[in-house]
Amino acid sequence: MMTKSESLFQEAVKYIPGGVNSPVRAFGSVGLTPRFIERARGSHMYDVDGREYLDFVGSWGPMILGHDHPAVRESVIKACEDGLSFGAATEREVEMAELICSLVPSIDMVRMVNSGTEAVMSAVRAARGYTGRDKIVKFMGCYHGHSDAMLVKAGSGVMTAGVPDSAGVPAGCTADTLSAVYNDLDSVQSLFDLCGDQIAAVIVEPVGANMGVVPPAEGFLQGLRDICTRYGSLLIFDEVITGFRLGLDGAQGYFGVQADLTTFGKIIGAGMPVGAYGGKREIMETVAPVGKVYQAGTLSGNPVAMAAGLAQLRLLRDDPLFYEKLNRKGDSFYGEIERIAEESGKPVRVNHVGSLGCVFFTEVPVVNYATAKTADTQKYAAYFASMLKQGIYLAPAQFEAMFLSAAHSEEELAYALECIKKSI
Ligand code: KE4
Repeated sequence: MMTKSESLFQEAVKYIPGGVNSPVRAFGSVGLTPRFIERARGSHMYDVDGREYLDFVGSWGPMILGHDHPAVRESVIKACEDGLSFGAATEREVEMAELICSLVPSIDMVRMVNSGTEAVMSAVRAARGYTGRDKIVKFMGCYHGHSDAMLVKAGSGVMTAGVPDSAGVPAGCTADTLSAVYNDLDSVQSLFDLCGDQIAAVIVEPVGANMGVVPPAEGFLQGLRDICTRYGSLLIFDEVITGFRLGLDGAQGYFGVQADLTTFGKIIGAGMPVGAYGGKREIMETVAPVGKVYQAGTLSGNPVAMAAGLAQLRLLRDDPLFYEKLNRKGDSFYGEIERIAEESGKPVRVNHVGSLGCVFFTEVPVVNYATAKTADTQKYAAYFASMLKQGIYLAPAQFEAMFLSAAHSEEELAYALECIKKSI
């Protein structure tokens, strides 16, 4: 007898490529049928077969307060009663822009878009428009969404798919994208030695979270800041994951390094489709309709999405202990996993920053793309399957992150640790 997820997946693959609307959801690298989720609340998700899961994906980051937070839900319902979209300016967009600018010191102005991909694509265009230069430096293993120029040695699903560069991307689109090694400032300097006066920007995930989780080495981010300043290039922090995850001023506040442009997604939409990019006034004023960098979007700043994001961001802003508690929860949880791994004697490495973490099946310390790639994806698949059987829902791929939320209780985390003990 097929489960409902199995029969739905059988249908889905007829009409949707791979049966999913985003590749990593297909469970391809763990070799299982994806679970079709019916609803979620707090730290739990429930699939169409009535199975309950303790969720460590949190929709890939947005659910920092847990799923279906009442204040977020109420704000969405109320916004819906006034209409879903007007294609016109609204008050909530002003409130959202003011809020982000008030919380992130490096941001004077911000533009809302509809995804992290769109935020990065637009920020890169603004950097090129502002500097008059074409080249962009990114890091192998960092994923910045699927715009053509960024699909070079990307992370996330591209890594799992074993396709370092995507099909369908003309060579011309990536000719100006240079790849450096994460945590290796010499690899960046050598690119600047070659063509520093042509480099518009360096874009980086201030915490690598798409090759699994890879923290920035001491001095790495500051080193990027110094190189960009020296050559008149812009430093773009892709904070689609770290933004409002590590703190109200994201990785910039957490590590004390300011970017020239910052991209956001996920948490600022609380689960609704929202992205944003922002930075210094003189850069953002190159963007249409003020400047000549064109960027637009039918649903950008959508009132319902803004209502969801505003509700979540205000809750994060108004709890002075929120991040201290969440980051401490992460230190304790991932620290326990590290202890379990060490006691097991198995070749397992654990990286984490705050509530973001990753269990790598390798004995090699994971500090960049090459060392992340030493992880045994088959062992991860077996670990994933064992955890799923015990009702723990992890990222269905080795090169992703675990996300803790305020909704994960101590008891739930203790149970997850017991499951990990049996599964690694
Ligand atoms: P979206 O276009 O998926 O909203 O954002 C792209 C993006 C940009 N920058 C960073 C640092 C990101 O992590 C992402 C997207 N993250 C993945 C998770 N690895 C989304 C999950 C998926 O692709 O389904």
